[in-house]
Amino acid sequence: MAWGPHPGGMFAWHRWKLGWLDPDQIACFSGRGQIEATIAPIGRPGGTKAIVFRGSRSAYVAEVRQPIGEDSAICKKGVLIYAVDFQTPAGQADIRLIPALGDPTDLLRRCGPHAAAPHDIGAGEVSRVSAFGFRFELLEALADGSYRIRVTRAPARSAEPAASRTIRVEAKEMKFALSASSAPRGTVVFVVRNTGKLVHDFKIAGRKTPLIRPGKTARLGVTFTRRGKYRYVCTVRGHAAAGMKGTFTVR
Ligand SMILES: [Cu+2]
Repeated sequence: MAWGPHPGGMFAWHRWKLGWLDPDQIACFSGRGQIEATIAPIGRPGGTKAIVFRGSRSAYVAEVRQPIGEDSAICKKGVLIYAVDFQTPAGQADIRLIPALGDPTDLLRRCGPHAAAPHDIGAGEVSRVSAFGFRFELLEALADGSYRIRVTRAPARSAEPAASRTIRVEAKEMKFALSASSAPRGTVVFVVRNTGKLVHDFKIAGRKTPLIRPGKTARLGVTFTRRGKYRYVCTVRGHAAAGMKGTFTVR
């Protein structure tokens, strides 16, 4: 993927490699398990700047962007989640960002490719993003612009890079249409687009999207470790009973 100009500063990974960040500003882990850290905005001096998992071919990073310092012109704050590919030929982009927004055309046009990427939460919210065989959890957005983040490596079976499958979901009154009704075990990213006139959401396996306004899209990453049939519903009152429900099979 090519990156055009964008208003934000360099990635934490590159700053670290250039020696602009001290080793103790990176919360590093490898092997299995998980790490939890409070990550400060990269645009402000001091503090821990990124969680980094180092694999043999790739690294996986979470860092925080706020509209301060070099990032003062960014269009959207939040947590960037990305992979760094060590084998990318020189001159090509080695960063793969996990976008937070499903349909960012307008933001992209105004603000460049960073704009769609930051994952964010409001007060009291928690967000979970499954990517690259990891679970990235945004546990808390702090008043000073930092985020408390937990990163968990999935069990060895889904070692890097985890295969993920995208299922497109169309939500409208009063039914869902899925691009596929089954998937193998592993991570499934449901890209849910509301083509109706009312607000809808999509819930499966205990996880759900936020409420999606008409014309908007939300992504929901779910890691299925067991085969079986999983019921999905719209949780807006009355919608499931009116037909917004179905069964998704993990094989
Ligand atoms: Cu609905």
